[in-house]
Amino acid sequence: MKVTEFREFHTPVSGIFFQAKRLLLSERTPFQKMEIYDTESHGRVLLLDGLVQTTEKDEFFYHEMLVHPAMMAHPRPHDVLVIGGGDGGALREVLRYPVRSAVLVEIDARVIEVCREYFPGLALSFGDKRAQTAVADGNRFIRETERRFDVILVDSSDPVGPSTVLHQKAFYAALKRCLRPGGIIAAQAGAPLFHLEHLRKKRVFLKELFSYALYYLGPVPTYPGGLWCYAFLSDRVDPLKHPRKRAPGKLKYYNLEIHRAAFALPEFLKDRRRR
Ligand code: AG3
Repeated sequence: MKVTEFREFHTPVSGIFFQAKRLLLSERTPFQKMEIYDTESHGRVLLLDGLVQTTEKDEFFYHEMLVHPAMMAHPRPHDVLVIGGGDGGALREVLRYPVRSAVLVEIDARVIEVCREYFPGLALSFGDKRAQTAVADGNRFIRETERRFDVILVDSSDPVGPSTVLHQKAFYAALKRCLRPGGIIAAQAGAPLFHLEHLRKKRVFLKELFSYALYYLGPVPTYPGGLWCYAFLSDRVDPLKHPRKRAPGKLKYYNLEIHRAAFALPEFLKDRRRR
């Protein structure tokens, strides 16, 4: 068996490596470089611009923790927006709830097409009647749309390449406009171990925009540092006061104990500023 090795550098001198059985796809889209490898240990692995986005083995950690804290804290999420997330994993988690509509806005049509072919376990959600897909720049979409949403999920990549704007204050200010009263945003925010300064700065502007701006954490074994940070944003909903009583069935990571625990922050990530 021919073995191909690939790696993602997390710092100039460290990172993660895989030995792949096969390179299944490698192409340059108008937005980014996309690669899919098949591995013995992690199943299929998707990389965008050399960064691991998802693996069949551990995608559930990330997708469940991006989606369920917000969905469970909202009493009745009818209309949900996913920005990015063209692999369909976040959408799949949203559709476990009795929502009316789930709109996914992905900038790169090829990510959707390719994931539908290579990651059926993630992309099965695109076939659901409640799912709508728009191939568009999320940052533009939210400025132009008249639609309003109960929950918005930001499933971006790192703050480099096409996702850069999805980490900035102007984006969150515009996103807030698209929320119904009582609405909630959850956004992936990066690696506490490597992006700590960025996380600190981001929390300052998020707190200026939202009455509740809280970070929460969960593991993602194949992401930099293994521990991942998410932001919970709302003007009305305190995530610790309002989780509903019962999570959807068949989840692999999230449950109500995890929900509570995820908002407990380690000393190095606590907000030391006074409001
Ligand atoms: N979005 C977050 C990916 C961040 C990974 N970063 C990295 N490997 N440096 C993932 C998209 C999955 N739906």
